[in-house]
Amino acid sequence: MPNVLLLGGTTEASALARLFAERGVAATLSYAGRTEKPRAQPIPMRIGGFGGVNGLARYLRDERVTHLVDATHPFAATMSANAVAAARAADVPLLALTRPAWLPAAGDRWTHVPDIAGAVAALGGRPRRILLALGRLHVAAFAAAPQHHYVLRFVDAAVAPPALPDHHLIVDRGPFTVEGDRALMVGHGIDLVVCKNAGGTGAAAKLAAARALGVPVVMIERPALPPRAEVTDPHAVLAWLDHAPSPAKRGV
Ligand code: 3Y8
Ligand code: NAP
Repeated sequence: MPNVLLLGGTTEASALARLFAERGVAATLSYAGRTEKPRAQPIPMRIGGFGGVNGLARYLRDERVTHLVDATHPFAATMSANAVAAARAADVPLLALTRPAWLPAAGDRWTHVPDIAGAVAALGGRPRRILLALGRLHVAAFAAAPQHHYVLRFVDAAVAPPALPDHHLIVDRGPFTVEGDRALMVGHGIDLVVCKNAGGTGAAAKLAAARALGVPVVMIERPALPPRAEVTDPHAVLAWLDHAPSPAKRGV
């Protein structure tokens, strides 16, 4: 019988957790503990880091995990790299559940940048009104461009005011809607959106709203990840569980 560790924090991870619950698959969903009240799940949860690669490998062995599914966000590069290394060390099969990167459609005005620093550099000198849809973890970098008005969106209220002299903070969690994001952009007179190429549906609303309003987007491309088996459909994970050789099956 599989005993799955599911590294979560995305819409797809939550969809897979629901599938596991429906099919009676023994699985635990893991959160980093980034947010105050993470979404409740229909399967057992664990919250907090593992303590690097060794900590995760130890967890896999101690909890007798038979399959590791990495359904973390494409920008959770450290977690994903640790998962590849720990799965190898503990001889546990690993599968990533990810989502294709967004591609620009007709009418999109995207500027692709490689990382956060590239996004700051792409803002230009003229003061703008920017929807900074990056969450809380990367706001500090934009203090290098204080001339802009920033509309920030965090999952939780900020513990300290963001280090941006001219900002408006919205506390809200996705998934978001096109109507909601369009109203937000019109209401705040947004003339530029900065976001990560998260892919998926939960964060895509702002792109459709920007397209409809003719607002340009600075798109931060994904960090490189080590090679690993990947699927984009939660149902493909169920098929994999039936076929991937777990340690127990290998008679170890
Ligand atoms: C803690 C779990 C689900 C998962 C929902 C998805 C969609 C809604 C949209 C904007 C973009 C952003 C941010 C975002 C979205 C989903 C998904 C997604 C983007 C929760 C969650 C956790 C986190 C962590 C949080 C980060 C932040 C990123 C906000 C739960 C709600 C910007 C990424 O305040 C902070 O410290 C927030 C940190 C990492 C990125 C960052 O660098 O700041 N997500 N988001 C997970 C954990 O503890 O392990 O609390 O319920 C999950 C979701 N957020 O089950 O429905 O699938 O992507 N999350 C981005 O995509 O650019 C918001 O504002 O338009
Ligand atoms: P990260 O930088 O790749 O990971 C940093 C450390 O956080 C990891 O080394 C690990 O600590 C811990 N960690 C990360 N994800 C974890 C998980 N699911 N369960 C247990 N520990 C975890 O990760 P991040 O970018 O901060 O993302 C953290 C969480 O937010 C992830 O669950 C991710 O899916 C979710 N999320 C992130 C984004 C984003 O934009 N980055 C967007 C939406 C959701 P140890 O080394 O101690 O094990």
